[in-house]
Amino acid sequence: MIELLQIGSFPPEVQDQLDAEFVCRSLEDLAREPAMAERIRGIVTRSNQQVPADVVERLPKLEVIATNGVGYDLIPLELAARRGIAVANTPDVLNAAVAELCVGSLLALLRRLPHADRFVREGRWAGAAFPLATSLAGKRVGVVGMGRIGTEIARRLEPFGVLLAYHGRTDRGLAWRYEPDLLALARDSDILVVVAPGGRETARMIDARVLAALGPQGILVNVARGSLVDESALIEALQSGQIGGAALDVFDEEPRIDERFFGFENVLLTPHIGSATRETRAAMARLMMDNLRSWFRSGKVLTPVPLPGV
Ligand code: 8YV
Repeated sequence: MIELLQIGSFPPEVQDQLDAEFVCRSLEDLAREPAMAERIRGIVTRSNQQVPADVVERLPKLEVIATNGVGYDLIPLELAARRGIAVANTPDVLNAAVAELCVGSLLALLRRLPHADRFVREGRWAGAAFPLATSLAGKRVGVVGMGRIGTEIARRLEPFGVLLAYHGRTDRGLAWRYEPDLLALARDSDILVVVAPGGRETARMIDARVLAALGPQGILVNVARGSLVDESALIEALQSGQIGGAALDVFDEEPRIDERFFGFENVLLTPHIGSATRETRAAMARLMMDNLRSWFRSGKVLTPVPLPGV
């Protein structure tokens, strides 16, 4: 059976599929028996796992890297391109789930749903009315990264009666207003949704200036990667009231995030669950397996990641 290097753990039902068709070796196995490097033809991983370049360099027979996720910011793409190694992700099958979490988190933050739930459970309703919260209708929403997931988010937000605009590398000729200047988008938005891919190009693009432009009533939503936001600038902006609140599903250091976030009443924290539904994860696993099967059968993956210079 074909030997794969597995980086990261998978749920049992996915691991069973992998083990039924491949021999999965861990980094520890590789360290214990370096000679196996000669036999490894593929890497299977998850989008929140680093694929170390030095490991790829030690695998002379490596042909393909298949990740369970749409993100590929932790995969050494330049090296893969140089070595002619195919890289495959799982796009599209998770768009709806991530968009649902984005809209759900935004509504939970604006209507303070976790607080309202606690208010009722703690029996405080008998003694007082829950304070008024904030409507989504009529708000100006700026989407940073109008790709597949950004588009699904915008489509789901539109029926809420919001005004949509977006920023990204290119004007995609969509019905929503394109804003080439990120600062201008932040200035003209009540809610800024971050949904661009991680990586060098987008690192810390949401910095102190962008947060200041968003302003004291402004809300930041991040369902992309922690790396897109300057986290210390964000914490400062929350501490000083320079922005109005945030709904965060991704962070710099996951899962041990900066504990200063725990003290903010105007912040909704979720543990990187954008794609975490049974249906979506099953679809992601299916596509990951199909990418591996297709590669070893035909030398082509179904959903290739565009490699630099290729
Ligand atoms: C992860 C994600 O894959 O797809 C992505 O890029 O971030 C998530 O769907 C998941 O959290 C880890 O496997």
